Amino acid sequence: MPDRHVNLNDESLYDRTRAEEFLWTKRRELDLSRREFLKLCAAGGAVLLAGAILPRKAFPSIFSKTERPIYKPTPSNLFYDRNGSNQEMRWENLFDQGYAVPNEMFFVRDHTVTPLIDAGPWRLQVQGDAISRPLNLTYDDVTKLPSVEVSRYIECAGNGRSFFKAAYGKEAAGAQWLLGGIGLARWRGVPLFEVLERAGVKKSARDVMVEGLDESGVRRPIPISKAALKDTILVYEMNGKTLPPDHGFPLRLLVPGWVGVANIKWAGLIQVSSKPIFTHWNTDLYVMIGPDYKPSPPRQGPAVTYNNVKSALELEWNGKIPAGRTLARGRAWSPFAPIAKVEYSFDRGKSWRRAVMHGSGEAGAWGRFSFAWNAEPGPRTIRLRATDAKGNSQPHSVPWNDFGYLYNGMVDHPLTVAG
Ligand SMILES: Nc1nc2c(c(=O)[nH]1)N[C@H]1C(S)=C(S)[C@@H](COP(=O)(O)O)O[C@H]1N2
Ligand SMILES: [Mo]
Repeated sequence: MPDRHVNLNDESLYDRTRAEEFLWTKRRELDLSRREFLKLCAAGGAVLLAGAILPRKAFPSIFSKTERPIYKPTPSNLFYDRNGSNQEMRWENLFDQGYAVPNEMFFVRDHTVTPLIDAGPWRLQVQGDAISRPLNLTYDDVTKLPSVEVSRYIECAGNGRSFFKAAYGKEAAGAQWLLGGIGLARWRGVPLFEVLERAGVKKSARDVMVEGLDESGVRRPIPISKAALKDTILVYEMNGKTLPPDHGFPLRLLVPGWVGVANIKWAGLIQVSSKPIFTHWNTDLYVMIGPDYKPSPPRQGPAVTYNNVKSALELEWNGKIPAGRTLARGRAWSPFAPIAKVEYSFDRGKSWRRAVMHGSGEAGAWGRFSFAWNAEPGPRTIRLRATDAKGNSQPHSVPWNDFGYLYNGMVDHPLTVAG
């Protein structure tokens, strides 16, 4: 399938100036086409009801008027700013929070900028050769369908990317996340399969691709086997509130356990195909490129699908803590199984102890753990190693890949104990 979109801002070659220049021209075009679109509607042209493919540009989405790519406040006590459109959650703030990450603290990763979309004229279209009834659903239509609520995390494929530098002496391309490119929320939405069934999905269906209405039109095919699972849902509520603009209002896809990019925000179009779908989002980007990986045309390397097992402490990175008896807390997660154990080490892996688990989570949702220790003054490191119930564990090293995806090696969390 031909790729009709400009590859504006892949994770590898983030060039801010170029991206911004492009955005500004694009925004002017968008404003224009929006006016044209409204004129058309006023003239009685029932464009949306015709069921034809609408060019994304014609959607009446209004883009944030501010200079900031992200709509919500992103204060530096809550986020590390990684190039404006990537805001990393600061783990220390989870220490006194509950199971889910509050919406205000949830990391944001936009390939371009957050669009502000009006749910009134917005439509969800379902098309493709593997359905028998194309759909054109309103926001009301979608929110009236049977819904479920699940607690699941979304984790960027590049979470932990910065650790490639320590391991290989050079940076992998993309935002240099520590471990805060992840967040867990309670998501309410309609199982994707409910929508596909109403569209008369055929047995021949193989790939399902949801496309975002943002300028880069992020889209990522998933196999029907994943699309049909009951927790693969089209989300309209996050932690009991209307899905915020930065997280995909009016509708986003949740693909539990799969890399962040599969969780398409600002969903507008769903294509259901009986043939494999290829776009640069699964041939050139979000593929593993490096000496240990083989290209498989048209892909430049194996596609990234699931994330892997990881863990993090609810402590400031390079932070200071007072000396004495202290409680450390953290969370560990795996897309494959509940967490079986978390171990910690103060001597870079020579000796290990086991943390206390407070619920092990389930596949795609984290478990919490804690341990008490005697903090003696001086520089310290804490190393974690999480293992899930299927025996997946954090490795010592991770093979290099150019985009720095899926780093889940054990890391030494640095901190200073005050004297
Ligand atoms: N339409 C669209 N969907 C998108 C993106 C985007 O830029 N546009 N970013 C993806 C990436 S790379 C990640 S990691 C997650 C981040 O979700 P969040 O911003 O809600 O935390 O959204 C994914 N969905
Ligand atoms: Mo991501």
